Amino acid sequence: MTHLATERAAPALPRAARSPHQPLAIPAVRLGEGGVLGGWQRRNAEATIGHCVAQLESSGVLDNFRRVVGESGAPYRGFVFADSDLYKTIEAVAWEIARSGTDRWDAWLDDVIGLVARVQEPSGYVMTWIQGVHPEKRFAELHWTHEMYVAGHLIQAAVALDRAVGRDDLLRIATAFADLLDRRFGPGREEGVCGHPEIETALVELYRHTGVERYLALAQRMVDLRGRGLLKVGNLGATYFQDHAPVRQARDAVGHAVRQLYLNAGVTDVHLETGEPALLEAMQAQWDSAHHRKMYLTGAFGSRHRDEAFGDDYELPSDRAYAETCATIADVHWSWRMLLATGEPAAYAETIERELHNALAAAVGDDGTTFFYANPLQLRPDRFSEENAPRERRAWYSCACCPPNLARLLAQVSAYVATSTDDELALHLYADAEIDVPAHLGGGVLRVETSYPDDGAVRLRHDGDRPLRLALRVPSWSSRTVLDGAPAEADADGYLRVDLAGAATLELDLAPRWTRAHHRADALRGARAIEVGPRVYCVEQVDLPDDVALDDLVVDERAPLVRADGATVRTTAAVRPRADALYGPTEQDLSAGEVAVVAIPFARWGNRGSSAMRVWLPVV
Ligand code: FUB
Ligand code: ZN
Repeated sequence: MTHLATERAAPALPRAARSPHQPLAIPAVRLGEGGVLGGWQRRNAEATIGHCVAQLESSGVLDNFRRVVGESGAPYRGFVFADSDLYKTIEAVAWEIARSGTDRWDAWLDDVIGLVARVQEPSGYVMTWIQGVHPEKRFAELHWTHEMYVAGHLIQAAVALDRAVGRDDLLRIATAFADLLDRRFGPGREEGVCGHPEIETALVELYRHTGVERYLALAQRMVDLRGRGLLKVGNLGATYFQDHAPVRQARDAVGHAVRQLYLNAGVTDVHLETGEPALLEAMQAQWDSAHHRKMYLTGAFGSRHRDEAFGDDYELPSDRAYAETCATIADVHWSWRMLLATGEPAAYAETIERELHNALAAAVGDDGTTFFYANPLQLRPDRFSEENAPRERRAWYSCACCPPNLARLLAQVSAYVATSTDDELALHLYADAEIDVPAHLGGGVLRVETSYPDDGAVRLRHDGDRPLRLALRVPSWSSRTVLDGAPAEADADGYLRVDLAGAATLELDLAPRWTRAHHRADALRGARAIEVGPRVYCVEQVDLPDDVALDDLVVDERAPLVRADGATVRTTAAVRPRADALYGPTEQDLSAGEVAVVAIPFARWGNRGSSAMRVWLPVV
């Protein structure tokens, strides 16, 4: 029997009516499977989620639960936080049920939720590494045990399942754990924060879903207590844990990238409910730091392998980029919350679009079952493979945080396409879709027909009793935007207003363009990237003649960029002779000739075997 989703089947549903933008439920935004986002979502449903489910068994995650209750004799496997792989996968399944109504996972859900229920102690505690391996560490080493991080993923999965189809068995488990955390760490009790943020955003969602104020108060307390030196930070240092300064004073995105970005999602969630201006002010400064000085062109974060960390401002090496998939996912969550919180959506929506079509699209292979953990913007021909930064995508990782995180994001991605305000429907992401128009805007269905970003034409149709007021995001890169054949300009907020009665066609400018980086970004100086619409391009060795090495190319930004078959772009480049000397005179020798270059979307790189790749191409 297929399931009927509830009207609240979406992540991040603010309870306070503070935001002018209201999210739409996942079932209200049906992505067309022939479109780019819809096709990816279908692959997620058909390949990625099932792959994650299988890996939970083979990687030992489920045995970790079974062994706690004597149902397995296997040793504990994986990192301390391996339980979160299960919870992220359940969350992916939940949103997938909301999207498609599938009953494919019902028996599996019965099985794994029953298992979690058996492992949960009467106190509400459930965390297999502590229960089964180090009981003496319970709440004793919060800087490293990830207990609240795991609880956060449990809570998010439980809220998703209940929002999706009104299934509350996991929610009962999650609230019992949240109640335990509240009894121990709630206001007026022991002071403690988790080394890895995540519980903050989860508790706000639990508050939103249940209406129980204690959960919001606990989230607020976790935010308030951070930066007070409560964590035993050891050699990693306080910035790694974002414990170096109180949240309201911490202006720069620093330390472990995923931790910082999850924290910021939670802080923004608290602001969305309480309205505290100081939190939003801090988040705006943080957002500028992360996005205007520390984000890779592909929408990735984390310049350093060491500590999986943000670098300094403009420290953006392509080849040694860490750029963890989870960091970009965390940023989608945060940027979406900033979109809701500020009511000024353009920059946030454009960032989410960049992240989806670049860093995240590249993080999963065409097969839907292989993944990158690190997402560098350059692969040297002789680059060694590292555990978390292999040359080619892997089916799984010993630290498997990224693959199920991608699965849950894709299952919920339709929630990020549009919002409604009091008087208009705002389109933030362009995707082939049918969107149920909320009743207060006249109801009916908005049909969006497009193969964007393969193509810039977006055909819109709405037949109703009255015109539908649409706010259509005009991306900053679209230098010539056309509506029904006539040039069109966005309002100051970056959105073009249309009163749609019948059909209209928006055409965004997908002319290929050269992009440069800020002059302080030393690693990118003297180089250019190719972009088309929201997509970043790259060149792979596999597309060059055998006698031309990718790293010997020199481009000239006066060379035309021509869109060719499919989504490729053609240009030309000079080729440097292969000099032996590591250092030498300053003149540039380009005598080795010229070569035709084919660039492909970064999203598609690495699908034809292991081949050198680069996004930034030298001009000198
Ligand atoms: O600590 C949990 C997860 O493992 C982090 O978010 C990732 O960066 C990886 O270290
Ligand atoms: Zn990860």
